[in-house]
Amino acid sequence: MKFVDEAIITVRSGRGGDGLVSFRREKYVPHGGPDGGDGGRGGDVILVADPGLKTLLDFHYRRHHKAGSGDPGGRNNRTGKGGDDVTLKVPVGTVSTDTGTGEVLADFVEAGQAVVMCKGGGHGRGNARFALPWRQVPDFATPGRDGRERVIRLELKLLADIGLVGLPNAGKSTLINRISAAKAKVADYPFTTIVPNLGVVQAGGPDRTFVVADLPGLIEGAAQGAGLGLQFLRHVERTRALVHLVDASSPDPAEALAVVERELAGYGTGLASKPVVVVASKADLPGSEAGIDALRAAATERRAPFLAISALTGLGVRELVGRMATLAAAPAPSEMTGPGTEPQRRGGSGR
Ligand SMILES: Nc1nc2c(ncn2[C@@H]2O[C@H](COP(=O)(O)OP(=O)(O)OP(=O)(O)O)[C@@H](O)[C@H]2O)c(=O)[nH]1
Ligand SMILES: [Mg+2]
Repeated sequence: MKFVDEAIITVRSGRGGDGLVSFRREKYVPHGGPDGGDGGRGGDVILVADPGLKTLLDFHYRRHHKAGSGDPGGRNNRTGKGGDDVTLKVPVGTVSTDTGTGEVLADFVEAGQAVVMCKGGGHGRGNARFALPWRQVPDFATPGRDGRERVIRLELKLLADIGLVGLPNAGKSTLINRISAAKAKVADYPFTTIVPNLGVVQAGGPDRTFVVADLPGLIEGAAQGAGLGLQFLRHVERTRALVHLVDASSPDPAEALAVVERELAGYGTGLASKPVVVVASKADLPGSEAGIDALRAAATERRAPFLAISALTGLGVRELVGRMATLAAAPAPSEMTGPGTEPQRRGGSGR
């Protein structure tokens, strides 16, 4: 399935129904009492987080969503039928922003969370409402109010605990395939991975289960948009920690490490200050010893934990998974800043 992680859609809530002007018709009574009912409320447009959904693909095919209008009020004080709400399902991890104001409207962090994007227009009031002792023949009602329209941006941020970063070809996809059931494409050319892959890793026991994201390789200039990395860097914003893979058999592993670090720092949003494990990959290859030593030294300099692994032979992988599990169990950045986790939230994300 194609991975779509951004969509822009137009949503419009329904108009409220008009209030009715009407009088009871009774024999011999020229003007019975006023009996015009209220209009029905306009329908809302609501987004709800559905755990079964993985992409925003549907929103690329349907970009306009309109809720129903309320019916006008009826005779006999009957209230018009309310307009139908439109409920749109989004994957967990979707953030919705008003493109006009930039306001974050909703941040879907848990399944079932529902947030109104556009509230339906208010209903008009029927003339029966306006009867007063000194105004027994109200010959007016109020109209329903228009719904509102919003152009909203939906962005899907993968909710992974650990992000795999590194230059293209570092062996990220090979690693995720080894430690999870992910089936990421692996090849000996750069940019094999063009969309993020998610893998669930079971490190023993349900509380030791975590999600890893394998991302497209980062290259110099990624934070400014070079390569494919930038559009996916947002996916690592919420990870608890990064595993930084460097091909130990490559010509200058320490520089490779530094290049990617600069891109993470350049992207901002705290990526560079996340806990990181420096990993020398492809440690099975002959001639990787010098690279392993250089990376170990670079990790020590940064006071970062270091491991040499081979995703091919499995060397060091079990230990790496153990470390990932421990890091994944640490509070997520979003949990530390305490975004609302209560469902039915409207308004800012709290980030
Ligand atoms: N010898 C050896 N080769 C490896 C190892 N891990 C990955 N490779 C090889 O390195 C190449 C790149 O591996 P990928 O897993 O596709 O690398 P990647 O980091 O996902 O690359 P991009 O998706 O392009 O960023 C492939 O040919 C792999 O077979 C390893 O531990 N040992
Ligand atoms: Mg890859």
